[in-house]
Amino acid sequence: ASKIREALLSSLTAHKDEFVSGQELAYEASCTRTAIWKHIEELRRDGFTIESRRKKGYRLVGRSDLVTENDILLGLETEQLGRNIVFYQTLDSTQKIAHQLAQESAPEGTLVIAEEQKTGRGRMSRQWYSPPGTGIWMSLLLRPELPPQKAPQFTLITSVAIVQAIEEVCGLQVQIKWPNDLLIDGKKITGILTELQADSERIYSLIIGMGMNVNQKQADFPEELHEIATSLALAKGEPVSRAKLVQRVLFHIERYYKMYMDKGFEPIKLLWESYAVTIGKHITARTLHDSISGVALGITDEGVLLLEDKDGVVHPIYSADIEW
Ligand code: BT5
Repeated sequence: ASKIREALLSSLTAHKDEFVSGQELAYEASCTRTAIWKHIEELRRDGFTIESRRKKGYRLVGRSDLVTENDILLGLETEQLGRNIVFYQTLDSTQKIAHQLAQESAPEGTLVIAEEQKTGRGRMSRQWYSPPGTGIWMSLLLRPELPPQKAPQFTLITSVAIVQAIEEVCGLQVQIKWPNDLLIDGKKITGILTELQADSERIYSLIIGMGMNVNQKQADFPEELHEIATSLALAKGEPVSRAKLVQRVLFHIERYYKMYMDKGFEPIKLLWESYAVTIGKHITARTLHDSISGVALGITDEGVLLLEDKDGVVHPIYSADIEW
């Protein structure tokens, strides 16, 4: 069946912008016209725009920007990350499925990605708004042989990788706001959620959730996000290919993951600090029970933020929301 699909796609592409009759398509794909009709329907469901006219046949107009397994695999330059892709049209949360797959011994590099999340989540069970067709909602499974204290570093590795992917694909400059936000012009473009399955000694699975706003228009955001969120398309002024972006994000995560395992955290820390907006600024860190103000000195090798208050006392901040 996939032979027919391939033949059909190559005929339609060869006759780009022209109509081709069903009969000719059937001849070129060596199948019946009924089979052609069935495959056309299937291609349409997969996002191809195919016009049909009586007596003239079919014409391939274009293809929408999708993030199915095939879209991501074609052009993916990684060795391991994203080589096993689990795609959903819609689901509750890619994190939840990735956690399940991790327990079912899915291989390192498994990627769960969805067009839409019904209950995407952020930190501390906040909601992550994930409408269909406009963003990248995905979770990546890694299995680093490391103690659990190292897990927060992976949020920083991922941040640096995404900053570079966005710069490369869109030519846009992104800033990092500790611990897990990426901003353009002060508005949130991406949120990262790193979770783990571990005991006190070692990590079994690390699940890196990434939510990237890509092709939303201003009106696509709910009221409460208007001031705080933006999309790559809004910043760039034109649509961005989500599949391409996924490919480059995976490529750079793989690169930095290797660098980290070989050389440790230092090189990544330096890069991270060069992209971070909060370092050197006077900020307020709100934790669950507390609020501390001071100057952000930098991060430790563990990815912990160091904040110096007005009395010169340096506070390690493990998790918080930052304001300045
Ligand atoms: C985060 O949490 O920023 C982590 C978001 C991770 C989402 C990904 S999507 C794939 C995977 N599957 C999941 O279920 N989750 C991960 P946090 O720092 O707690 O920020 C959450 C806050 O960001 C919310 O309270 C809103 O204010 C805001 N927000 C919600 N949706 C947003 C969006 N689409 N764009 C920008 N900001 C948003």
